Amino acid sequence: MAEYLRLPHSLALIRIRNPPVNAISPAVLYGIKEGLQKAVSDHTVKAIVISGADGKFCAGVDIHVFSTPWSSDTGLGDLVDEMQRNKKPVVAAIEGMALGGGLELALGSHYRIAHVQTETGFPEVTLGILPGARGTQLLPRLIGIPAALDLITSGRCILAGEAFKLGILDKVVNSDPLEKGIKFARTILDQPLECRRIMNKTVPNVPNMDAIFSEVFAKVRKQYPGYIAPETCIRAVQASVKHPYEVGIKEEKELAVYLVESGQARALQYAFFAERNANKWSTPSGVSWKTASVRPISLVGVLGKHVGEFLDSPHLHMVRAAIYLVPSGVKFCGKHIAVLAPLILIQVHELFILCVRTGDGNFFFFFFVVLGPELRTYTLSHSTSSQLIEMENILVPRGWGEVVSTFLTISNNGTMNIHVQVLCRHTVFSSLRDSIYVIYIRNFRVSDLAGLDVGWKGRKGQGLTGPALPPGTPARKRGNIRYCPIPDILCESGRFGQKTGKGWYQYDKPLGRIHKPDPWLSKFLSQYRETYHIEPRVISQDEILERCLYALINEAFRILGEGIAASPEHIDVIYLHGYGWPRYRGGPMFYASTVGLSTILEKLQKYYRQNPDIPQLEPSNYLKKLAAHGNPPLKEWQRLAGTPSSKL
Ligand code: 3H9
Repeated sequence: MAEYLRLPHSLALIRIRNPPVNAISPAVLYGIKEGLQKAVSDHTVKAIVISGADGKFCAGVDIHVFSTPWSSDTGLGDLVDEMQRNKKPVVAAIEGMALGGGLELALGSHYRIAHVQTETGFPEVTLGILPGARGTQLLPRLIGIPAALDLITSGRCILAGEAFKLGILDKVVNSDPLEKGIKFARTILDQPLECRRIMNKTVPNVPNMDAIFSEVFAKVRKQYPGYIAPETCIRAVQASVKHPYEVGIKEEKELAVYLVESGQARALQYAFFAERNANKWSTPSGVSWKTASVRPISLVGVLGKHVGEFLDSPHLHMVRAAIYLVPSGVKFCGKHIAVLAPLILIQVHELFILCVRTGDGNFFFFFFVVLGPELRTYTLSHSTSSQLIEMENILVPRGWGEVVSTFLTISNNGTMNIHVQVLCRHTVFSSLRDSIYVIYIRNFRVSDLAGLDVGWKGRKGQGLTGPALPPGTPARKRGNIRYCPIPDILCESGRFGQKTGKGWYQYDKPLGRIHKPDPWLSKFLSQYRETYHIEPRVISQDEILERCLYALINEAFRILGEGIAASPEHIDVIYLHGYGWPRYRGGPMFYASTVGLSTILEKLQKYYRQNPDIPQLEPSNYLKKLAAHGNPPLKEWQRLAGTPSSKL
């Protein structure tokens, strides 16, 4: 796990070896410690070089350990201090990456030499934790508070050049850093080390230190609403200013334990592995990224209501670039074109649909969304072939379209009444702004953007409304099922959404983008209640969340049970990337596992008893099967409930 090698010229080498990314497991930590002790006790060794095998220094602590008892004290911090205090110089020869605990190991070394392509950083915040092995105490001492706060709270990784400029690295090289590190180590054998121990430095003073912290607190609250890790990271960095090193590291540890044990850390780490799991997707017939092939494109068409205007817009160059990619022997599974997901974001500016026909006659529909200066591509649905398409870094099968459309239907259908009420109760909406519920509210904006008449036309086609509706059909029933006619009534009043300047919201002008709540809708709803003798009642936030979310979760279980989605992780990744589900809640399936399957089942049973005409509230068989096992861990679901015959 960490090899110890005696080198010529009074040197020793400790090489971390833990494929694929040399993450620090208990065995790796033990190996490094042992190597260090050997080097210290060998009086012929005058300097130590530490590196990683296979061109990767270290990607940090093995994330798996945060769900084990080792998580509360990995011992890495003590090792980092031991390295700093070591009487023999330690040189870190860095290649590939030095992330998280990997960077902490490097900071524990007295010198850092890295290859120019190396990435460094503290991505812990993205996993809901903090650099708790001295990172929050050492980095500010080395590069100052503003730069350290930026790196630690954003989790962004930087290339060696930038790290050198910031003062994290001592040298950046173009050739083998190990060779250079060894060469360098020979030149510093007898150099004094006191000034190389970061722990002995004081944090560089800057005027307005308090103002800097206040500003960063305000910034992260705005940028990452609901997340606890960014603020906690700031508190840990603050400790480096307030206290001497020995006290600061204690505070860092307390804050680290608080985060490691939080539900948010579990959710964010789950999301990390779920995304990688989704990448490995393959169908039972053996189709996977490895077997997917390029298809010739025979036709490209652009559909959309405002394509003309769109093509005149400043985004034209991006559109051309996107369209150009299609016919020119495009790699259909390439990242440039085939990104899937009906994005539901608030800041959508423009939208159009691109239709592509492949040589074998299949059609694919792509949804282009312009967000400020960015163009993103999503598919709304695609053909019935089992061709795979890539979504950002997730592979999704044909069934994905069904997953999406089912979820959209669910959120627009069975729980429509409750959504509309929430939409009108802006106080409730704002108090729920940071919660999962926000994804429902986004549906209203997206419906306005896409055009309410699109769904209206569809419902007319299905005979749910319009002239084909048999006379005498009750307004709020279709057969035995509750029907919400509000979207139809909106369309009958000419409210088609953004294009007409009115829909669920009112806009500054037809085709305008500035939306605000429309008092008309509140007035209309009170008339609607009067017409249909609906007794107004206060619906608690719990009921709103439970009815909406549990109906969605129920549907996700149905999809799993029917073999439409490959795994719970796939559903969660779709929600994280496609619907803006808060990452710190992991996704609907992960959320269900934290609430408890039997709780969800009981609540659904209760709401279904109260609303037997809303089929989305009827618990799915798959959920029932799993709930019968208590609350099994998500990883166990498919084994316990049996793998359904795949429809992928
Ligand atoms: C930490 O260090 C805490 C400390 O401050 C101390 C606290 C007390 N652990 O992404 P890829 C696996 S927290 C375990 O597909 P890439 C990954 O699951 C840690 N496994 O490749 C995958 O496995 P599989 C801070 C890890 O080339 C394989 O490696 N560090 C870890 O696109 C390949 O990964 C981070 O947050 C890990 N730390 O990207 C870094 N890292 O093949 C997280 C990766 O079975 N890692 N794996 O699916 C990354 O950002 C990217 O994985 C990396 C490589 C850039 C390294």
